[in-house]
Amino acid sequence: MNLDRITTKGKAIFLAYDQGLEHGPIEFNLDNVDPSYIIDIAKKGNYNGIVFQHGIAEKYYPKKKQSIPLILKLNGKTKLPNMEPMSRQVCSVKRAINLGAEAVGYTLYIGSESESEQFQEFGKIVEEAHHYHIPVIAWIYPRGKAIHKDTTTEVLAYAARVALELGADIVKIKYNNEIEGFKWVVESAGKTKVVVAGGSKMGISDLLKQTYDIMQAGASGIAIGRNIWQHKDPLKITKALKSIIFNHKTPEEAKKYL
Ligand code: FBP
Repeated sequence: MNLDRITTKGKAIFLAYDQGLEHGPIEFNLDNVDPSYIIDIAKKGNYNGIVFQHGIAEKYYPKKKQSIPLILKLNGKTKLPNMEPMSRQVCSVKRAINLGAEAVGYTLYIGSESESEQFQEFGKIVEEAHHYHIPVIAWIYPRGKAIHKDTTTEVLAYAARVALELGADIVKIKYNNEIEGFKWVVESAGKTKVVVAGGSKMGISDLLKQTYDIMQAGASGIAIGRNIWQHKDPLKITKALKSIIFNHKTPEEAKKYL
């Protein structure tokens, strides 16, 4: 699968904005509640892709205005139900393509009671997306009552391997601050590229160090949301992160962009 449209020499920084569905507007303020604000960051920061659900893509990011590749999330859930995680497909591959998507995304909750249903749904998505030469990004989050700790090296490596086995071109997983262990996680993903999720807002030094460490471990980049658009100056933090991902800068060197 050719990933040139959504990577730069095999590396990438993606801007994620599906948190309105996953977490609710509690994540937002008066600026970042507006998808146009996020699109502006993605364009000015020259991201490798912007992640939306189909409703936002249709209303705010029409095909003719897309300069940054659209990555369309095909499933999603709210945090409201008090049950094992389950996230069903809410948009078809065809609708994603009609909306201009250049990649599609899907979250798999491995270890949950819905794992096998999700695997089946995901398999059909990979088959159809690859038929149209559209890359597939799997968000893989080990979750549910069988998962006691979701960020051990063993569990993350399993998540990475699941992505490879099930046909994902890129896997998005969490990082556990164990650089040696994470090398094994990346190995386990084989030819599937690994990008790391941002998580809730953290200190700048921690974010720069985490990004540096995952790149040292062989990851291909990050797919990040809140740590960018909740930041008071998203473009400065973008430049600093890009210098680490694409130009091999250290966290100290990257700080000059802040
Ligand atoms: P963040 O960088 O804001 O954490 O976004 C990454 C992401 O994977 C989003 O795409 C998604 O909405 C969210 O995290 C899922 O978060 P949770 O871990 O709460 O399910």
